[in-house]
Amino acid sequence: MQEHIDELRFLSDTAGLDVAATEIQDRKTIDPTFYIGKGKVNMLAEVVNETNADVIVFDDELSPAQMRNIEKICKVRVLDRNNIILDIFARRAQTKEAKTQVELAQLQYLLPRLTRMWTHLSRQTGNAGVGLRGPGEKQLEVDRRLVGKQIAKLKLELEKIERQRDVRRKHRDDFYKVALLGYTNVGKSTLLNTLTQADVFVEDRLFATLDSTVRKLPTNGGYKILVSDTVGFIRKLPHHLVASFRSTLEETREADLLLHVIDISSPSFIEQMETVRQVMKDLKIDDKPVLNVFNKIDRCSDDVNVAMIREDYKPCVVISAQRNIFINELKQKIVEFASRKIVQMDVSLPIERQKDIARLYSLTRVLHKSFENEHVHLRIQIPPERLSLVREIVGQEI
Ligand SMILES: Nc1nc2c(ncn2[C@@H]2O[C@H](COP(=O)(O)OP(=O)(O)OP(=O)(O)O)[C@@H](O)[C@H]2O)c(=O)[nH]1
Ligand SMILES: [Mg+2]
Repeated sequence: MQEHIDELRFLSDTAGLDVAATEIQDRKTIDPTFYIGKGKVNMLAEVVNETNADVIVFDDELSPAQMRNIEKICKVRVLDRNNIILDIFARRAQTKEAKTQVELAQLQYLLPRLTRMWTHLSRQTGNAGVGLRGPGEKQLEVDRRLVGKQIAKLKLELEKIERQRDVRRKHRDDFYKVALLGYTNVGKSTLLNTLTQADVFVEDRLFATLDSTVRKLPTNGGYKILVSDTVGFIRKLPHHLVASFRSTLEETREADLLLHVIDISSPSFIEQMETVRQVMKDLKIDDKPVLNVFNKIDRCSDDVNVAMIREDYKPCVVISAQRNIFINELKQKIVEFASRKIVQMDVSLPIERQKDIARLYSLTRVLHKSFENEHVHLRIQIPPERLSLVREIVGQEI
C-alpha cells in the first residue's frame, strides 16, 4: 500500500504538483456517493484547510458524481489517477504522433463522462420531457457530438501516421528485432543509449519516453539486430492510453525478442513485473520470447537475493545500464537468441581464400555478392546449427 502511495506521489510530482499530505482510507466496501465515505471526506476537508491544498488526487478511478460530491464538501478540485497520467502524457508528448495519441485518449476518457451526465439528466426529465429539455442538456448533446467528431478525425490522422510507419518498417524486414519494454522509469532508454550509443532523453521522472526509437545494435559478428525503446507501463494504466498508443507499441508487436527491463532496486519490482505481463497479454504479445533484464543492480539493497532471482526468472541477466555493468553479457544473450533464428550476416573475405568462400556457398544461402579492395563481400543467411562453423570460417567473434 505504501508503495502505491509513493507511486501516486511520484506521479503527482511528475505532473507538477507539490504533495502537501497523503491519506489512506481502509474500507471493505466502496461508498457509492463519496467513494471513501462521508466521514473520511469531512476529514479530508479539514486537511485541505490546514494545508491550503488546491487539489485532491485519488489513486483510484472515481465516477464523475463521486468527484462532484467530494468537491462540494472539500471546496477544491478532485482528480483521479487517470487524470494525472493523462496530464503527464499531454505535457510530455513531443511528436505529432504522440500528441495525437494523447488527445485521442483524453477525449475517449471524457466521452463516457459526458454521456453519463447526459443519461443522468435525461432520466430526470423522463420520456415525457420532450418540451422540458433545458439548454444545458442540449449543450451536452452538442458537446458529445463534437467530441465524437474529433475522435473520428484523430483516428484517421493516426491511421495515416501508421501507414507511413509501415513503409519505414518494411525496410527493416531482414533485421532481428529486439524491443525494450517494462514499467516506467526502470531504465529502458538508458539501456538503449548504453547498447547502441543512442541519444534518447533520460530522466528520473515517470514517462520520460512517449515515442519509439529504433537503433542498430553494434555487434562484431555482422549480425543485423535492431533495438527499439518505447513508452513505459504503469499500474492501472488507463486502457484508452494503451489503445491510443497502439502504433507506438507496434514495435513491440513486430519484435522477435522482448527485453523485459525490471528495476531490481524498486521494492515493488515483482508487482511491476506482473503489471507488465498483464499489459503484454492485452497487447497480445505474451507469446514472444522474453529475456528478463534486471537493471540498477548498482542500487540494489543487500536484502535482494540476486542468485535466487537469476535462478527464478530464467532466462535473465542482471545489469546496470547506467554503470555499464554486465552489458556484454546481455549483448551475448541477445546474439544467442538471434542466432536461434535464421541469421543474416554480412561477411567479407580476401579473394584468395577461394576454398573458404566455396565452403560458405555450400553452408549458407548467399543473398548478395560484391567485390571491393581485393575482398569479396557476401550477405548470407545461416541456419542456426551452422552458425559456429561459419564463424570459424570467417574468423569473427561476437
Ligand atoms: N542507479 C541506476 N540508475 C539508473 C540505471 N539505469 C537507469 N537509471 C536511472 O533511472 C532513471 C530512469 O531512466 P530512463 O532510462 O529514463 O527510464 P525509462 O525506463 O526509459 O523511463 P520512461 O521512459 O519514463 O518509462 C534515470 O534517472 C536514470 O539515470 C542504473 O543502472 N542504475
Ligand atoms: Mg524512456
